[in-house]
Amino acid sequence: MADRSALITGITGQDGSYLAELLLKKGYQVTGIVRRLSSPNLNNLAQVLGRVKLVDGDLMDQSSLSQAVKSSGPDEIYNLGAQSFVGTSFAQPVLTGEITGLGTLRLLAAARENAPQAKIYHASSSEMFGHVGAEPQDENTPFHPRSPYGVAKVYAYWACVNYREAYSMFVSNGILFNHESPRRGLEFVTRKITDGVARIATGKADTLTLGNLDARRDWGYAPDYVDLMWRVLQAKSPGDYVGATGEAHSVREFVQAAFETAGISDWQKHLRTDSQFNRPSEVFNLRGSPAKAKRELGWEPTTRFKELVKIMVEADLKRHGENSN
Ligand code: NDP
Ligand code: GDR
Repeated sequence: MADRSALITGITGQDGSYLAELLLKKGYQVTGIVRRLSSPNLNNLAQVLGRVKLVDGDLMDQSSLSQAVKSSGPDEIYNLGAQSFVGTSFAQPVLTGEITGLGTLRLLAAARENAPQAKIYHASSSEMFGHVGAEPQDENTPFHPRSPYGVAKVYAYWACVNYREAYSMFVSNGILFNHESPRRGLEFVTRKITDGVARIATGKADTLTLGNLDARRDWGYAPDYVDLMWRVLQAKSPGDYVGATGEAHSVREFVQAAFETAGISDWQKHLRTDSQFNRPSEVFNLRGSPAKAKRELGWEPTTRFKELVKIMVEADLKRHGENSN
């Protein structure tokens, strides 16, 4: 019998699946909320299916969240569910606000009613910093979001702080910078690059087409960041923590490193740009300071830029080497 139980929204995503694996290893009983789709999307959960309990629910639907909290009786709740793609948030701003912003408030309300003692982790984002004047960004840097996604995350962040202050609930924000892995969705730039490079290396494509190559991000490795999420809820008191590597690289540098890892030196001839991938308002440069997480939680990222690129390119090369499409 597990001595602790956790409820995860967004369990089918990149982070949710790594977090489920980590919590199972630690002996938790894990429940995940899964929304109804016309065809199931459980690929990321291959290693844990049968060991996690999946319940129906949607961040758009209050009663399903209440039911999921009530039936799982969680000690810890991890709110990772979101419309998480910044590009789509410009095309579907209201939906993004509903899921990513109000969805968080719905979950907080469900927890307050059904499990007020549960500790809650919320997935806040470096996109809240957006148009920054100071570098590196830390827990005291002001927010200036630059997309409907960033705006929704700022709303959710403050909803979490408000539940902490108003109802003395244990609610913490992890303000995480970009973190990537072979499980990253194919539309995000790192995975688009490593998948594209692997296609070129295996003769399935000739070009890779991107938007702004000069954007800079602080890219880390997702398994490191789910360890931080867990640590945030083991702290004595609730609080807000930045998770980052402290190092930033441009999209162009990521492209070059990915091609070189695949052994392609004349990479510039395969690269194209197209303004359709530019955003109406861009976040040009993000670099975080993980000093507070290191000091208070003993957290440090283990995987740096070059190693991350290598892990992702090798996984995509293997996949494309084995599959014909
Ligand atoms: P993913 O996009 O991989 O996963 C998002 C998850 O949310 C999926 O499980 C998805 O389910 C679920 N979801 C979407 N809409 C709903 C809904 N209406 N109701 C319930 N669940 C829903 O994101 P990541 O794993 O990369 O990120 C996890 C969280 O962390 C997100 O909140 C993201 O915004 C945030 N974040 C991510 C960072 C990163 O670099 N990865 C950095 C900072 C913050 P389905 O499979 O059905 O689509
Ligand atoms: P981001 O990630 O917006 O930082 O949000 P994404 O990988 O989509 O973009 C990073 C940067 O790359 C530039 N870029 C492109 N991006 C995409 N997707 N496709 C392209 O072709 C392309 N070309 C250049 C973008 O303009 C941008 O500057 C991610 C998500 O996981 C959020 O949920 C999370 O909160 C933040 O990271 C931290």
